[in-house]
Amino acid sequence: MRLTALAAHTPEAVRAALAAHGWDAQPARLAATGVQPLVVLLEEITDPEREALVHWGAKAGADVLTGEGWALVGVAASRLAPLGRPDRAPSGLARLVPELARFLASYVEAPCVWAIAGATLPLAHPVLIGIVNVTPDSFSDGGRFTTLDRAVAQAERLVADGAALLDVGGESTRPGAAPVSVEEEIRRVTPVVEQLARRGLGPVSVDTRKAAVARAAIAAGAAVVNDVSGLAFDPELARVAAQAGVGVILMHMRGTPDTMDGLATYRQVAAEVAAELDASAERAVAAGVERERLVLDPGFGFAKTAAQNFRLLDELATIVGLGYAVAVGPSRKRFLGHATGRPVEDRDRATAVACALAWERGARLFRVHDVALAREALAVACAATNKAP
Ligand code: PMM
Repeated sequence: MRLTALAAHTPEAVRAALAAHGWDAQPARLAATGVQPLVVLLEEITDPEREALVHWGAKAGADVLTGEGWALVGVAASRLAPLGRPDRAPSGLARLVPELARFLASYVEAPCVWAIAGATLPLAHPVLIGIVNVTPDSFSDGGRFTTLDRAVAQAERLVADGAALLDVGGESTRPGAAPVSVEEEIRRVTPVVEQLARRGLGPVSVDTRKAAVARAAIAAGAAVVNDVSGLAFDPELARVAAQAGVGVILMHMRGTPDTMDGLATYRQVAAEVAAELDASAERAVAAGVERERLVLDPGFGFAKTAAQNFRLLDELATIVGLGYAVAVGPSRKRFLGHATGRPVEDRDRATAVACALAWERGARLFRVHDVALAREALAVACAATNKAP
């Protein structure tokens, strides 16, 4: 007898083992997805629901750990699947059906494109978002690209290096940064957006929390709005985005850049960030934004300590499990310096590694300053996770 412990972090090893033993491609893929172990945490559940879960778990061979108002279920995907079907789930677990069905659908088939204004970006390979900051006080590029010509030159380089989207921002979000008026932000951002779009360097995204800035940038040619407040700062932003049919990146943070550091209090960072991002996504959908236009971003460095940022990076699959495409922006951030001891101007290698780890956990879009370096790291990460055709 020979025993081989198969890699269990993706279905790929099981699929390959079945294929090697003569299974056809399609059944091997389905079976491999089905035996994959899943763990879901259920909260805000009633006592009868807990009892129904324990009862179901005993029959289904699932591990069910439970306490007052919560349960944690660990089981193979194929055994969990019936709980996501109204005709198969026990009647006492009816409330679980829609949530679980949504999660299982995205687990089986993650979003493979992102719809933005006038284009659709494929997500099978990493999408690099190049940062074009037009703030005089941005923490990492120190205001070197404040004039239009410099911003355009920077954008040209980012595109040559492989950026598929250019993110133009006119308001620094570092703690203590001087507030920028709507008029000033529009004055900084729109000429750059217009030039980039006109020169065909786009698609272009506008990094703003303000509806009026988004509206001006969209009129100038922006195809995406990137809101670091996840629609908490200006609710009108969602309606502007919905009307224009642009892509929307919703980033997680708490409070404002001035108050966020005091709000980095989590009992379970990934679960709480996921719940808060899901609420942002629902706000967008309620305002008329189509789900396929949404991308979620855990907001590295925003209202998180270094340890929380790393935990969130490791548990990124929790955010991916919400069923939307996921973007990350670790570029040059303080938590990377925490691990490497490197100053802000020497964090591009650490950024590239963080991007590769995030890809492996399901992120598909990467907002970075050094596109060439991140692209190279992501090419390796992507090749290593490439599935057989
Ligand atoms: N980080 C910054 C600004 N905008 N947008 C998204 N979606 N994700 C981020 O992580 C993010 C962002 C702050 O970094 P910068 O000042 O270097 O641009």
